[in-house]
Amino acid sequence: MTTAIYNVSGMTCAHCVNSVREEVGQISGVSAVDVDLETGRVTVTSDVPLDDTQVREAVEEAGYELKA
Ligand SMILES: [Cu+2]
Repeated sequence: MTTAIYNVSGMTCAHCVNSVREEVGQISGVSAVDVDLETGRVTVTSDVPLDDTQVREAVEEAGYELKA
């Protein structure tokens, strides 16, 4: 099990948090997604090593952006 932290910009409310959580949660292997709205910090727990590209695409699918 691995945990990775990403920074997402553009989230402004609980709805945004849910969108990101939902999209990132659909990545195969991901078992938990914790989103902190105030800092934009997204903590992803996965059974397999995370593919950053997949996370980036999921975040963009939700309508937000991954900060480098
Ligand atoms: Cu929102």
